[in-house]
Amino acid sequence: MFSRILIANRGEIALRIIRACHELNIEAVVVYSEADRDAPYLQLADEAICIGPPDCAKSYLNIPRIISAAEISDVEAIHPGYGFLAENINFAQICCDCGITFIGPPVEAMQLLGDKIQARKLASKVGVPIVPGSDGALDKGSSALELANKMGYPVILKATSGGGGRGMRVVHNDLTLRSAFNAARAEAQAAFGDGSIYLEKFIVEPRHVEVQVMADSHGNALHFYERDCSIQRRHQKMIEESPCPILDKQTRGQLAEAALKIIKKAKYVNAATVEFLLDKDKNFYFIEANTRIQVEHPVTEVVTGHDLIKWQLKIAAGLPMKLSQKNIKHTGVAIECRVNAEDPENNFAPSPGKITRLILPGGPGVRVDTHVHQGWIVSPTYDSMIAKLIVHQRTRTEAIATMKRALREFVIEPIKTTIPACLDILSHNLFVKNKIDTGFVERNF
Ligand code: MV4
Repeated sequence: MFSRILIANRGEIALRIIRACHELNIEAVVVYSEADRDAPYLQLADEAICIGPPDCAKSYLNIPRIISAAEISDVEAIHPGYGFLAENINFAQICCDCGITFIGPPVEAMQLLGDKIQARKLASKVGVPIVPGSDGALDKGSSALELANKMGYPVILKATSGGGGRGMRVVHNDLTLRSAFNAARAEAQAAFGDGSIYLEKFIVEPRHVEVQVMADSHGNALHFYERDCSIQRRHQKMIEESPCPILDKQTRGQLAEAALKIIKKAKYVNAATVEFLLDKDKNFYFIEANTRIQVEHPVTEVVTGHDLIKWQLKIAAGLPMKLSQKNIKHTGVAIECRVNAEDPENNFAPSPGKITRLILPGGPGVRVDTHVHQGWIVSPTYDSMIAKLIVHQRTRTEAIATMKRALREFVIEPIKTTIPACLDILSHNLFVKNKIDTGFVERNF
């Protein structure tokens, strides 16, 4: 096992990783920017190294500074958390070149799955359903037009290197296809340095379901069931739950098997999420795979009882998962609400500032993952997520009730947060009745 690692991240996930390290007797070195110098989790770390000013490009995204911190503090490995450098192939390669273990997948698997066209091809090769669409990247608008006419509208244009909805356009007719194609290409080129675009049939009002997978370096690949992440707004997830409440046992098994086929074929190691769309008739289609631990991993942790961050550390250290699929059990229902410093009454505008009053919820079935405390100043420089509230109950109805109770206990003043928005969603008749899809928030709020 490792004796000392570095955490190249901040906030709740940095704290989450410190905790996992300490349970495994691993020393945790954490890097921080000047904006985070007063963060209490730095005190919990075994060493904390300032890597620069608040601007991410000069700190949390600055590879030379992070590698220097790793060298100085003499760590064996780096955990990138999510966001920042977690899916940066260049960073993973540099870690490897410096003799530092990247706590994530091998570079080859990151490359393969990070390219969505290659990932589509791989899925198709192993017999996993993909959304009908182009075989590869489209060279020009007229090729997109031709294919769209063959398949019928609506279609969706996606960036091969895309993420977070950037370089993506839904198109309903010939008239707007060319301009959408050019806009998507320009946006993708600017955002990812790769303007290649592919096309898929647009699945109307799907549910977004993702399977949590873990693979070790000894050829064991296991799934930890699925999460339904359909409650999102502008490609930002707001509420996630496990299990997906509309899957029957057979479809759930097929989805997990499909995810494992992709992961095995990619020779994947460590934590991955395999994303699917579920249409009205409950057909599922692979869309992409994420090569990192995700924000919403706690819902899977509470329903399976497995600590996914500890598994990441063990797997990266070369230990085998001495575990069989049939021993990974799933109990009850978990829901996570993301608490963001945003004003739901003002189009979810960021609401940074000092927290002068903070009361965290607790009690049976409640978990809070956060780095904030009373007196903490929420910086406008970073992501607005300040806490994750996770509940676990025997049934979905009880989980919703516990979540509402916990959200009402939660006091964060004077900044605005997404707590009232989450309460509105949880109280909505269609959410309670399970009649939701990825357009639910935009249509109803
Ligand atoms: C789709 C889709 C419908 N059909 N692909 C969104 C993020 C990225 N991970 C994939 N996404 C989607 N892919 C096909 N073939 C619907 C989404 C989607 C979405 C699309 C447009 C506007 C809002 C959306 C919200 C969630 C999912």
